[in-house]
Parts: sequence; C-alpha cells; structure tokens
Amino acid sequence: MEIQLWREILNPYELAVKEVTTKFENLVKEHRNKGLYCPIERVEGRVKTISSILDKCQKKKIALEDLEVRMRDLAGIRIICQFVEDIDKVVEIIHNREDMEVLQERDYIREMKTSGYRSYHMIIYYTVFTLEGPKRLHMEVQIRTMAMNFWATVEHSLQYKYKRNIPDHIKERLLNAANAIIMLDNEMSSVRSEIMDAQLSLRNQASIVSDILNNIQNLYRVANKREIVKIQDEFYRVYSLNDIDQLERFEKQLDIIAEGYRAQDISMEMDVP
Ligand code: 0O2
Repeated sequence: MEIQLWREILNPYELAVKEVTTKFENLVKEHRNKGLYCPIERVEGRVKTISSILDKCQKKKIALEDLEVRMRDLAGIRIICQFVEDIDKVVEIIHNREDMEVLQERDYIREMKTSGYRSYHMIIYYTVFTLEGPKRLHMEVQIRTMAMNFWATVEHSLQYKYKRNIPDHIKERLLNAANAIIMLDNEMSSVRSEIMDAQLSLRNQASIVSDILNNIQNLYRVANKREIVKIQDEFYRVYSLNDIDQLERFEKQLDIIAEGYRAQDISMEMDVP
C-alpha cells in the first residue's frame, strides 16, 4: 500500500486518539478542580505504527482491505489507575458515556493471561468528523493499574527482544513478578482510603498555597510595603505550623484584605487587552 494511503487511513484514528485522550484528561482536571478523587491517574494514547500493523496482519492473516474491520486496535487508549478498585469505576464511566459505545470487553484482571498479563480491555466505537463526514471507528481501551502497566511494559520489551519467544527461565521470572504485582496491588488497596485522604489533602494544601501567593502578588501592586511584609511573614509563620486548618483560616483572612483592595480583580483586569 502506498504511504499516502496509509496516511489517509490512519488520520481519522489519530484524530480519535487525540479527542478521547483530551476527554479523559479533562475528566481528571474536573475532578481535581472540585477537590474530588479521580479514578484515572493518567491517560496515554497511540495509533499503531505501520510496522506493527504489518506484523499483526501477517500473524493474524488479515488482508489489507479488511484492516479497518478486523484490526480493532489501530487506535489505542491506555488508562492508568492507582488502585484495582478504580478500574471498575473507569469501566462504568465509559459505559455511561454517550459518545462511546462498548462493543466488547475482556477482563484479563480476573482472568490473568498465561503470560501473567493483567489489564481490562474494551473495544469501543467512537465517531470522528472529517472532511468526508462522520466516521465511526473502533478503538481499544486498556485499563490497568500502575503496577500492571509496569509489568506489561517490561514484558512487551522482552517480547520484542526475543521476537515473541521469551526463554522459559525468563517466562518463569515474569510469572513470579506478575504474582508479586497482584500482592502489591492488594496491599495498596488495603490502605487505599489512607492514601486517597493523604493525596487529597496534599492537593488541597497546594491549591490553598497557590491562592495565597496569588493574593500576595496582587497586593504588591496596591498595598503599602510594610503591610505586605507583615502578611508575608505571617504566611511563613502559618506555613511552618504544618496545619491545614490554620492555612485555610489565613487564606480566608487574606481574601478579605484583598477584597478590601479589590486586589483579586487586578490580575483579571490586567489580562484584558
Ligand atoms: P501491541 O504491540 O501492544 O499493539 P485482537 O487484538 O482482539 O485481535 P488479541 O491480540 O489476542 O486479539 O487481543 P488481546 O489479547 O486483547 O491483546 C490486545 C493487546 O493487549 C495487545 O496488542 C497488547 O498490547 C496487549 N497484550 C495482550 N496480551 C499481552 C501480553 O501477554 N503481554 C503484554 N505486554 N501485552 C499484552 P498487540 O497488537 O498484541 O500488541
């Protein structure tokens, strides 16, 4: 097939990967902005490379004219979660979306592959809009924990190195590692709520500090120097107490001072062209 034709075929898949990645990333952002825990840690996306497509066509005896019907992972999204429990939540999110239609699901988490591979796979339909009009295409979504992802990435490199013929002694090691990863994920699940609390409060603290610094910076333009220095010193004092309630109280007091000076509006007014 001519390179030009490959590009024409793969372009809509690239668009689909970009759109779906952005949609999931935005979901993460929305959760964080609202101070909510997000079951998605990060999102990756790729269009299968031409050499990988040719390899798979050969292996699965797929004729090039059947490519788009039979190779359903030309577009692929990988959703990485922190905890195993998050995976079911992501699956539910995908089922509830109106822009994605689930065609097939494979649960390699409850039923691990003989290689030790674990991941939740979904094939979905997704529609992109191109010059030629709407195009409904297949997309593979792989959902797994960070630990499962680590294993799969390492094993994938070994598959490549040994041309899918990994020696038995390495296969055995990989299976041991896969079992260790099941244990690791289980251990992490047992302290999930502790970890989630810690992460939320860390993010909350970061957002309070950024709000305070924003206000101090704006006040620099309007308040007198001595007052600013006092506020700054007070901020360092409160910060060093390592007490989120005190920091929150300081943030509110500073909001009132800034409101008095209309300092909060300054940056917005300055942004207007
Ligand atoms: P690549 O290079 O990652 O794209 P189907 O795709 O449905 O026609 P298949 O391949 O049996 O048939 O589907 P399956 O088993 O759901 O696997 C699809 C993808 O999952 C694979 O794509 C891999 O990305 C991943 N995967 C499946 N099994 C393993 C495994 O044992 N180890 C690792 N590391 N990844 C695995 P490709 O096209 O095989 O490869």
